Amino acid sequence: MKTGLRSKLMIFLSATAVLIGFQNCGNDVAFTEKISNLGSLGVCSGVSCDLTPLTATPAVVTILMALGDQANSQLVVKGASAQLIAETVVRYASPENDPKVLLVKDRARGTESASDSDYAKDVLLARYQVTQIEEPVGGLLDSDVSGYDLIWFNNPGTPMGLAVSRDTLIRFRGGVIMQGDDLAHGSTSGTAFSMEALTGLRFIDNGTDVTCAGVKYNHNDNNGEKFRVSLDPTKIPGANAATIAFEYGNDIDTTEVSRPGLEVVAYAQGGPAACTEKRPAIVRYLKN
Ligand SMILES: [Ca+2]
Ligand SMILES: [Ca+2]
Ligand SMILES: [Ca+2]
Repeated sequence: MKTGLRSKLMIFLSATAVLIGFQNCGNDVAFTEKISNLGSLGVCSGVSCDLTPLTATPAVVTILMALGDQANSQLVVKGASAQLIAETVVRYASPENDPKVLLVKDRARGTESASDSDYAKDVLLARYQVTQIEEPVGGLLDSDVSGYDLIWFNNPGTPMGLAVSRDTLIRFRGGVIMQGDDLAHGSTSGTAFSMEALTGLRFIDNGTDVTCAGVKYNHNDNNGEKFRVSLDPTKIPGANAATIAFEYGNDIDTTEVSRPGLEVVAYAQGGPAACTEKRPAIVRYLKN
């Protein structure tokens, strides 16, 4: 089977599995096998049975990973973890019940984890009303985002392309979710720009290398080491043994918290298990 076809089949199976799960909350045993794409979990124990908002005011969440990262046509991030993350960050970013979501595909997104955008829309956000658009040529304008409660900006594997879009997201009054493993920095092909005012993170580097006890370990394109990502169960409701930890085989920007009030809800550790250096993987802050 061709890789592209296999990827589509895999995503379809994941979507089917998720839908089966959603339709059967409270009756998980019989469906455990069918949701194998989501890892070994009870149907309602790995995803949010409850989608009520977790915030009274809009927030900005940055996920420094492609949740649909793939190696050998398999998801790298456990499906159940990705699902829990996606639904939790929506609940954290928008105070609206059933928010109207605009998923924007960064025009500069390149080819890394190319199916990530559709995976986010069709699988991870399947329980929400989502409109997906390609970023306009000149960047997002206020008129593009008006009428929505939440903007999910997706660029799986390259830096944000246009500062115009960044500025619109800073001005936007609703919730914002930034998702992609280079979104702590802006454009390496054009004029570089800072993402700090939007993400609350100070960018250090692209995050392929982790140095531990004087040895450098490479993490990139699922050809090297894998990051070990841990969700903070005190900040992500429903995080359990099936979802709390997973691997990520691509680069995760090296950053540090710069904005007061920025919360780290997941960390990533690279290199061998003994390495203790950790970097933010998912962060959030409430808008003023
Ligand atoms: Ca990348
Ligand atoms: Ca990469
Ligand atoms: Ca990166």
